[in-house]
Amino acid sequence: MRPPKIDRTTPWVGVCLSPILINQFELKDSIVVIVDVLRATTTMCTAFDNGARSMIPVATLEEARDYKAKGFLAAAERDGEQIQGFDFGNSPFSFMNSSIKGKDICISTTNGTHAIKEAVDHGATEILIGSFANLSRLCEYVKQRGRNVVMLCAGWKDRPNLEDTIFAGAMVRSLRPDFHRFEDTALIAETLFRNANRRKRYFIRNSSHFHRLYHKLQIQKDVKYALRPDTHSVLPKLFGDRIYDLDGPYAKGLESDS
Ligand code: 3SL
Repeated sequence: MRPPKIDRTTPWVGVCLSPILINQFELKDSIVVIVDVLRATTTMCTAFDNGARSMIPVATLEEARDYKAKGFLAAAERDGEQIQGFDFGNSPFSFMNSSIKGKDICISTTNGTHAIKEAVDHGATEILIGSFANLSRLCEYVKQRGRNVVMLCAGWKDRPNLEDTIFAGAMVRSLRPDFHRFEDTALIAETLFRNANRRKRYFIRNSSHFHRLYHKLQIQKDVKYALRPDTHSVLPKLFGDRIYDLDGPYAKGLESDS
C-alpha cells in the first residue's frame, strides 16, 4: 500500500511520553502542552476557573516555602500527599474555594511542575497547561496558532504513564483534521486513546497512579473528576515564571504573540 504524500513544511504534532525524553524534541518554534491529568494540570485548570489570578509553578519545596514565607498562598504535594505547612495539596476540590479569587498561588508537585521546568529549560516557545477539563478550548487555540505541538506528559518520576498518554491521544484525535504530520509517538497515543475513550476509568484502573490515589490515598473522586472532559473553559499559559488564564481577566495586556 502506498503511504500518503505529506507536505514536510507543515507543522507537526508529537508526544513526549516522559520528561526524560524531552531532548528528543525540537521545542524552539513549538507549543508545549504540559499534561499531568492526575492531578496537577487538572487542578491548575480548576484553580483558574475558580478565579485564581496566577499560578507560580516551582520545581522544589524550598522554592515553594520561600513564596509561602513571602505571604503567597502555596500548594505542595509529594507522592500524592499534601506537604505540611502549605495551604493546599494537589486536589482540584481544594481549589473550588472563594479564598483563591484574585490570588497568586505558588504550586509545587511531584511531576507536573517538574515537567513545566523541563519545557522552560529546553526553550519551548509557548507553554500551555492541558487536561481533560480544558480539552476543547486548548485544541481550538492550538489549531489557530498553526505551530508545531508537543504534548509533554509528566508521567511518574520520569516513567511514562497511562492517563497522560491517553489524554495526549485525545488531543491528537482532535488536532487530526488540521495537521498533516504526526510523529509515531502521537500515533501511539492516539491508538491508546481510541481503545480507552469510552471506558477511561475502567482502562485506567490498572495504572500505577490510579492505585496510588485510589487505594493508598482514597481519593477516587479526584480521579473521576479529572477524566471528565470540558469542565473548565480556561487556557492557562506560562508568561515568564507565572501561569495566567489567557481567557481570564488577569491576562489582559500580557504579550499573547510570544
Ligand atoms: O505528580 C504530580 O504532579 C501530581 O499531579 C501527582 S498527584 O496526583 O498529586 O499525586
